[in-house]
Amino acid sequence: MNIDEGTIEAIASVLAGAERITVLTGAGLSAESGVPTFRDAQTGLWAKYDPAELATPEALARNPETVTRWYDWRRQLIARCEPNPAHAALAALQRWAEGNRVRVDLVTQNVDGLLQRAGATGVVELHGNIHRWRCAATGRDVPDPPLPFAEYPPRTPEGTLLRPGVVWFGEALPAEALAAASEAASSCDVFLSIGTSAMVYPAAGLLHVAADNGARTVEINAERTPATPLVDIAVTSRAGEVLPRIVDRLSRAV
Ligand code: BJW
Repeated sequence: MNIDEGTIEAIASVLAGAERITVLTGAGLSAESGVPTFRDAQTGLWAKYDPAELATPEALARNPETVTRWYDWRRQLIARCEPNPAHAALAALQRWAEGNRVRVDLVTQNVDGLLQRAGATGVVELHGNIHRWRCAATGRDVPDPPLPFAEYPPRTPEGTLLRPGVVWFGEALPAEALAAASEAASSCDVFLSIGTSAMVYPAAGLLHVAADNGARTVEINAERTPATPLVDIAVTSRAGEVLPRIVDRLSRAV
């Protein structure tokens, strides 16, 4: 959808008036890089699988070969993808903020590391990172997991199963990351929700925390979500089209 200059200006003006901005991102942020989102229809090799049914500890226990093949396939796909203009705009927002004594906290549900590859720093990863793998029994990280694995499921030299370093349904989020995200949500003046279906908790609850603490809220998403009726400004559009315009407007305003 073509977003008018007035909406871009309104968001830039909300950001320009903030001392602390918290950004929550989801899979839609990386969609324009070619990374499939979690809830859009899957295509190709994995079309017959439901991601929500592969992203559980029970699925690993039931079918370790399929689950680890899927994660390795995604890890290889992501390694071939590049950050897109939306990632670059958030890294630019951080640089703008540094020069203007504004604090920007970037909190992501994405496991792809693309925001960091675009130059963003201090990114809080709520759901882990697909490039890290660990022993499923001890939780110990595997240094430099080979890309791709030679066999499925991959195992440690001792024969125990490896799993991706991501957070599955029913698992606790990393305590430090969740605490940092909660603090950032409760203490910001502006909360941006970008490219997320706003359906997976506790991440989806951060917007409510921000709003309850008086923050202005903005959503940028390709479609309406459960958060849309709750936010102050909702933009239904692709992040890669809107975010660069907002950050460009902001940089010219100050
Ligand atoms: C674009 C675009 C473009 C496209 N531009 N936009 C409260 C209520 C109800 C349930 C719960 C609750 N609290 C907890 C639960 C249970 C559960 C949950 O939330 N279930 C819901 C589904 C109902 N939560 C959990 O289990 C969490 N754990 C937990 O709560 O533990 C408690 C505990 C405490 C102590 C001990 C033990 C346990 C864990 C959640 C983990 C989520 N993990 C996943 C998989 C990660 C690994 C992997 O990638 O495989 O994380 S699931 C998946 O969903 C992934 C994502 O990060 C996450 C969010 O999805 P996201 O990012 O929003 O993607 P999509 O695809 O849904 O949406 C993309 C959007 O982008 C769409 O709207 C598009 O339109 C849009 N878009 N292109 C802008 N270009």
